[in-house]
Amino acid sequence: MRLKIYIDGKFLPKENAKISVFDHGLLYGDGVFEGIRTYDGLIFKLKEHIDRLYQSAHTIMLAIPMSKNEMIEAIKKTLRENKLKDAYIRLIVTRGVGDLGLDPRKCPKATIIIIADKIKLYPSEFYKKGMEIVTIPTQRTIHEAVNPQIKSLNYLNNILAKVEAINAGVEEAVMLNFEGYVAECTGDNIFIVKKGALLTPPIHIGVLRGITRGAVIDIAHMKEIPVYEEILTRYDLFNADECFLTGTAAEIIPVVKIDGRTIANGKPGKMTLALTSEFHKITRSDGVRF
Ligand code: PXG
Repeated sequence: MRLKIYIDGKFLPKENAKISVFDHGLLYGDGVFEGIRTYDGLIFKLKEHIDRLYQSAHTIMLAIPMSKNEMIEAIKKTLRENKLKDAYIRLIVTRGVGDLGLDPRKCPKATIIIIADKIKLYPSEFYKKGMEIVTIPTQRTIHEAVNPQIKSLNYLNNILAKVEAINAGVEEAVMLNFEGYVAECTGDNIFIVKKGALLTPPIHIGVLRGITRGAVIDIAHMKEIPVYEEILTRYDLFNADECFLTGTAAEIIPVVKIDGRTIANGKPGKMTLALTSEFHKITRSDGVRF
């Protein structure tokens, strides 16, 4: 079936879904986005994603010309138009069409794009056997630059990190912050397990407050697993009992090797697998119907 893309209230076939070369989303990466998943007809954590989108937009002083409820309706309509039940939704709001200059005041109206497509996942091998990752030289941006909470269209820093991972022969990279503490991966948060507790870097170290990260922390609380948001170094990663990444696209993915060091016995850990099976249950029972 041909995909229909939502652009500013209209549905366009994929081939005709185009925006202006004067859109500041293209010219400057001036805009914000969200990646959302649906599972068997349920949109997972929709409110959280919408709230984060509007907070990203508010921070860069981009007025979204649509209420949150109207945005939710537009997303549901896009899913129905495309007859998708298990989908990946990419929600994009750009500064809109302006001129060849940075000045956002030259862009009178934001562009709203909603793409709902099938999801492209990591190879299933990674989920079964775990993946290998590396730390790389590109640092996570500091709060005073592009704050890591802003899911902006300017992902070049993360793309550099991804390129460095690919150059090292792996699929994902861990970025450290400016002090050398573990931050997060290019599109995923990172967790380790140590002595029965779950550890993940605190938000203030400079990581996106991932929605999957939050869901995993909620599951751990439910299962009475202690969770600590703690500063971690590469040493902590190397000597973890388990390690995994979380993100909307990846869900929960086990990590078994970091910078050449095998994590524990080199197999996905028990707690990782237990959290994953609970996560799968929640994604298929908790959500907004469309
Ligand atoms: N860190 C960063 C830097 C991210 O971009 C996450 C962590 C995980 O957050 P969530 O809220 O998804 O648990 C992200 C999320 C994509 C894509 O298509 C990227 C993300 C999410 C979905 C799709 O590249 N980034």
